[in-house]
Amino acid sequence: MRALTPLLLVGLSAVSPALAQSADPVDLLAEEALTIRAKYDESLPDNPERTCTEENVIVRKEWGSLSESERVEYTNAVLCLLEEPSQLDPVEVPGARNRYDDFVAVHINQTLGIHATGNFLTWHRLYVAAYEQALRNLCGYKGAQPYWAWNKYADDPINSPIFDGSPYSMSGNGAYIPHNDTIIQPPNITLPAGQGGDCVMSGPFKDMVVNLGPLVSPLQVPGSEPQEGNGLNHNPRCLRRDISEVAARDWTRTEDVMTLIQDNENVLLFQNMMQGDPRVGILGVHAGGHYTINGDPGADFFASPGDPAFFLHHAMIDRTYWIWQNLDPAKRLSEVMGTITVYNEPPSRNTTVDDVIELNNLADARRIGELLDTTAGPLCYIYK
Ligand SMILES: *[C@@H]1O[C@H](CO)[C@@H](O)[C@H](O)[C@H]1NC(C)=O
Ligand SMILES: *[C@@H]1O[C@H](CO)[C@@H](O)[C@H](O)[C@H]1NC(C)=O
Ligand SMILES: *[C@@H]1O[C@H](CO)[C@@H](O)[C@H](O)[C@H]1NC(C)=O
Ligand SMILES: *[C@@H]1O[C@H](CO)[C@@H](O)[C@H](O)[C@H]1NC(C)=O
Ligand SMILES: [Cu+2]
Repeated sequence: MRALTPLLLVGLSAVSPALAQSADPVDLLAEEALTIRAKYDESLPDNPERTCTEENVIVRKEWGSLSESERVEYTNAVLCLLEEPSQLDPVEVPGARNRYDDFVAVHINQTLGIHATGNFLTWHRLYVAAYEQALRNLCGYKGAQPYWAWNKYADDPINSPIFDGSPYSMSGNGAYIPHNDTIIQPPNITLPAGQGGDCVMSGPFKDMVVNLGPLVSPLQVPGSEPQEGNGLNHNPRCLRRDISEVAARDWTRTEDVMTLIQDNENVLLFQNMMQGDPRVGILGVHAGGHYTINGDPGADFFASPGDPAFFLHHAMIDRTYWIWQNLDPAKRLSEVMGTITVYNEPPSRNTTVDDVIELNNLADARRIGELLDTTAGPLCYIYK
């Protein structure tokens, strides 16, 4: 592990002034996690087999810290993926029109086995890494998957660099259409109807065609009716958003992220608080971020990756997990808890490190144990 340590330390001194300036508590915690991790790595024997080095490690950064040209390189790569041919079986997934849709299809297909389960964190970790690799390998993207630090914009997501609708954003809110409040049932939480609801009108994804789903669309506007069947049939429509300031403010503030990282001693408590528990009225940062995007397919439990902002959201989910892990690497780089059914209903066995995560042909199948460390095994990235 020594190979990576100099990089972590060099990176630290390089980012420290900016962090000190912003004094974002989550950023400071990420810095502390890197320091702890570097010390931990120093204590390990050299591993000559290690393939993740300072030369090839991918450094994921916050959207707002990227230059305008870096943001355009990213959104251009996503637009490219939307033009690449589907590689899934057209009989199984008749609605897929491109490689981007393949990612949506694989998530739809496995939704009921990867949420509120013990594989939630590692499944989505591999999924985002596979997406990052697809952008790089199919679309010539040289950068990393950016993340959306929800807490930096929790007071005003619509004017954030992610959703302000500029050419350097992930496109903005939907156009306004009269619509009802979003009732999240369960836990019977009502999000007031926002200022959008209809098609996204500006930014890189204004002409994007969403092909799959929705299966459960809380947004009841013409054109976003849930589809019969398994969500894999062709249902071309625009990308609709209804960005929720209430979801952002109530569930994704700095205190929410800090509490999540600092108050959970084991991964079961951590993943439960992160995902919330609809049965007791808690959304958590995970659903909180999804419902900040809202709309169709953003608010669809199954088809939500059909909104490209999904991958910035889930990179932040993964970053939060990564910070939590690296604050206590000796314990948390090997801990897996939880069961294999949603909220353990019906009761099921515990998830283990030997359970395999498979993403069809998006990535090679991996044991959960291979995905617990982002700088060992098949993964090779860190967050700055
Ligand atoms: C859905 O999952 C099943 C196994 O769980 C698999 O056989 C099938 O190929 C998957 N379909 C897609 C589109 O990934
Ligand atoms: C809002 O909900 C009510 C009651 O379900 C329904 O009658 C009405 O058509 C809905 N309005 C819109 C704009 O969807
Ligand atoms: C949901 O909450 C509202 C107001 O808080 C309440 O009137 C309604 O009865 C609740 N519905 C259910 C199904 O619990
Ligand atoms: C699952 O793990 C928990 C600890 O996280 C333990 O209490 C429980 O007995 C285990 N369940 C089974 C079925 O092994
Ligand atoms: Cu998911």
